[in-house]
Amino acid sequence: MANNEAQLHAVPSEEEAAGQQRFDKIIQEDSRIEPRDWMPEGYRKTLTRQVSQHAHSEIIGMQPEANWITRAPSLKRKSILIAKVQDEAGHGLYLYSAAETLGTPRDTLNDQLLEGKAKYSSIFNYPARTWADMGAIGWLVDGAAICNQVPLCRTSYGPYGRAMVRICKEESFHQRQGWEILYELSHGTEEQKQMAQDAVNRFYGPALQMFGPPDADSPNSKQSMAWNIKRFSNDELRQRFVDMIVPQVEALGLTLPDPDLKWNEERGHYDFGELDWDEFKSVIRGNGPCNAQRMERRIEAHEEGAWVREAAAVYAAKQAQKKAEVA
Ligand code: BYC
Repeated sequence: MANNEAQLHAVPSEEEAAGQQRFDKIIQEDSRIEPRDWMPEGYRKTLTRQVSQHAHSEIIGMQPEANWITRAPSLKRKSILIAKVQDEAGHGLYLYSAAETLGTPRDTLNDQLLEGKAKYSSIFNYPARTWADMGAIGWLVDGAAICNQVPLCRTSYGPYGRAMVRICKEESFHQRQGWEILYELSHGTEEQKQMAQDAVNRFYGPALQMFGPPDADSPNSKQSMAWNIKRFSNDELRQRFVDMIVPQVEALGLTLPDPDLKWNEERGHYDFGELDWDEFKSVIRGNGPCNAQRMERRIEAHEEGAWVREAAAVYAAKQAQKKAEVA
């Protein structure tokens, strides 16, 4: 019998069987799995993939907005934007820490990103062309992020869920600042209103794609929902988001670029048009407008940061040596 076939038919050890039983019970009771608990390899792998991709997205997601820090229209706007971009770095750090508790070191996760082996959210491969894009990113991108991430506060893996609580609080502030930028512009001159509308037109479709492929094409959803990692499907969350932003866009005095968008009395939801899934696939394959630029910049930043990592490692070694001497 071939080696992997033998493994496939291997009888689980007593310890494994007990671990599986305990794991199933925790999931069934809708309670939490913690790092030292036994967990199936598939659960560990799925979470490592999702949490690390989420962390990468936060870090790459700093780029489109950082691009506008030096061009923010006032000192106040500049300081708010700096704080927001800094928050995204923080989110990346909480998430890498949560991912590490699953057993893969952060350096390995980072290498996977730098070598182009790990995904990050499709949305960050679009350019931020005008100041209004800061508004559209805050309102639509952070808005979609909150919609997707609030249920993740109740995800079954403890460290991920706890990280999400703080992240969601900060994302709410981000969404408000985006809304406020768009509100100011849409109530300004005709040119400013046009700029806001143009930003919403460009970010609407990609923001809806952040929720992932349609349920029928989502290979991971079913198992992730059975494990209580995901609480709702991609389409359920996308619908929730559309229902939320339609009244908001009306309050902004702007429109959403979808001629098929209309209230469906029977469903109690808004119907909306088909998204461009070919474009989505092309972007996640690496062919979006900014994929190459985002990766180049990330690699450059990582290389430029080498001296900081070296200095931190030397400092940590010295501290450890001092402690050992005292002991
Ligand atoms: N972009 O089976 P599916 C932020 C991939 S950060 C790229 O449905 P799953 C922010 C998916 O990975 C926003 N790839 O997967 C930061 C899978 O490929 P692999 C990031 C995508 O995991 C800074 C394949 O397609 N948020 O908010 O069940 C500034 C099939 O998909 C995308 C998170 O990461 C995409 N949009 O569901 C402002 C949230 N969608 O890995 C804001 C946490 C799907 O099998 N993650 N793919 O090769 C999740 O909730 C889930 O992972 C997803 C996808 C809903 C995204």
